[in-house]
Amino acid sequence: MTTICQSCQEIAALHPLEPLTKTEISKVAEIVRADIGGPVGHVRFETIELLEPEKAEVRGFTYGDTFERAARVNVFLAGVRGVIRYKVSITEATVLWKEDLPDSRPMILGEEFMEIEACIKAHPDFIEGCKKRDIEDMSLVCVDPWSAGSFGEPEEEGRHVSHSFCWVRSSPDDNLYAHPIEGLCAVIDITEMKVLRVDDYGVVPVPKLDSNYTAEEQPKLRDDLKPIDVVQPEGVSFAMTGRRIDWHDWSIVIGFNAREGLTLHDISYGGRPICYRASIAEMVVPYGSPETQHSRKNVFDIGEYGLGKLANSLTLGCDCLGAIHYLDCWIAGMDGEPSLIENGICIHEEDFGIQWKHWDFRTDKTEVRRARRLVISSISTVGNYEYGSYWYFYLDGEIEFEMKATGIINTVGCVPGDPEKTKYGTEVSPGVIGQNHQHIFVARLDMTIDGDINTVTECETKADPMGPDNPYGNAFYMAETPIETEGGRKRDPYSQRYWKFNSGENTNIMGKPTAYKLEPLHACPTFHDPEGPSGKRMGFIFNDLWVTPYDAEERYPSGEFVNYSDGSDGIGTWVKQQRPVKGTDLVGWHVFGLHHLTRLEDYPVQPCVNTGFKLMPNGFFDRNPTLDLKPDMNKASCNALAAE
Ligand SMILES: [Cu+2]
Repeated sequence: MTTICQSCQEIAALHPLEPLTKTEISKVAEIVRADIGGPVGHVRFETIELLEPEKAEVRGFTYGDTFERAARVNVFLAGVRGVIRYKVSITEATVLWKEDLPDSRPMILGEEFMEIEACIKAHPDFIEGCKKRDIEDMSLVCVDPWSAGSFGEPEEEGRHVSHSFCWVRSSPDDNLYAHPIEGLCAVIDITEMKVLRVDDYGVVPVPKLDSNYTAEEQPKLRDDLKPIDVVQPEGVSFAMTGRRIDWHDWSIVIGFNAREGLTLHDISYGGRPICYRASIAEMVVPYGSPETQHSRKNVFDIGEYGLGKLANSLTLGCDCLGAIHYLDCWIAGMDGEPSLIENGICIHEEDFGIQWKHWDFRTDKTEVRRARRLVISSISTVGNYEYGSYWYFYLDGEIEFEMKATGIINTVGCVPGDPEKTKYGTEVSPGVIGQNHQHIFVARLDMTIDGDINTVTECETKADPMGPDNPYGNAFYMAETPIETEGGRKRDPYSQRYWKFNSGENTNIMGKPTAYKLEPLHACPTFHDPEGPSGKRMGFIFNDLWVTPYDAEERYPSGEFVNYSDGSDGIGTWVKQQRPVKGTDLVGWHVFGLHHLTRLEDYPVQPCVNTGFKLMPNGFFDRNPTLDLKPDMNKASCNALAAE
């Protein structure tokens, strides 16, 4: 099987919600550069992305129509703090709107990572700190830039700051994270690319034991696993029209941007709308150690770095197995030039066990159907960690999102066995700690169950008191309450609480609103204080579901600009307006995540751990929608060990 590099033959967008093309990104950069002027390299691009058209325009669109294209752009100027936001018409080659935000800070860009590292490694105080730890060869030292949060340090006020953590390799290909250089933290002003100070909290011996995960470094590789091939002899069951995929009864437009990565649009089943736009709009990783510089660790990997910017080019037969269709992704580099992530999005089908089965024991007749799912995925590497985003669509109308977290845990050094240090983490190897932390994600779900007008209801199971109406104490029932006003709700596992997105326009065979339900199975209680400097900036994590009325400018739950934010922008502020959400075009924000108390098995590279959520049809269909599946018998299946 061969893959086709679609970038070689760039095609104009066929649907108004498709991401910007290579040519469009170049054009946008040109318009903004011309507007600002100045020497080459003066304008630096944080992001260039599609300015999504109004919903009405998308609804009125049919394939073959021409449409306006426009972009949102965030730029900053070399040596100048602040961000300038733009909206640009690509069709008209004009600036539609711009806003100067001197107090906002851009994301930390990939192009800046190595510059920050080089700047810190050249600083005499940092070199001195390394010497104190018996590190002489600075070429083996690695420095990861971490967003600094907002901690009111006078020296950092008003700047664009990164702090840092460092490690040292024992040889050029060694796993650096096995050797944390503990207690040494440089704080850098990114705008000036100048080290502000080097904090040295005291020498902890650098752990010497190598812990490598590459195949070459393993003493022996096992050979007892026979190949598994996924074969679709008649080809795949999906078809692409530009970036729209049609599979089974599903139709989905696949988007992508530098910040959120994968986005899905106009999701429908059998022509019935379910979700206008779905994405993972933010994520934050709060750490739990109060010690030294570790107390600042609270990174927003989407808002401060961008999962799209850090997306991988995926490899056939390794990242993706079977009959794979890839989509290329274009994003803007810091210089505004289009940058290609070849094979950034993977699409394939998977067998998923049985869909349903019944044996009528009286007639001895059995009916069984196979399930399968469509998988749309991408993987991003944020420093030491990998995040795999997997959207699944099932034959019976279910939608599932799964985040797979893998890669290398953030490691910290300690004197082996130090009880003070190991209180806030697990010593995963002598002198190496994986600190307690969480990975909290927010799915922005612009639901459109059979139309834009929806209502969210909270569904709880309650028990009747034992008494004349419940003589045996067995009675329980579901109570459903509409959410009238925007705000946040928490899960309650003891009442089996879940939420339902109900249509305002359509009813099912029983006369009830057609609906999808969201169960908060991976909601993740947090342990940060909401009044702490990190807690204030991630206010969204203190509820498991937020409901707001649709507003195209309310995109990210911690605000547009998260780096160095103080928490005043975002969902906690929006909901103070107390806008009504019952029977309106609304957005659900589901907060879920991983509570990560690191294990020895997470080291030196972590097997995938998973979190996510499901959206299940709940009265959306009048009955099981998969009765029309054929009772096929898979002809490639065989009896294992038949010859023995
Ligand atoms: Cu983790």
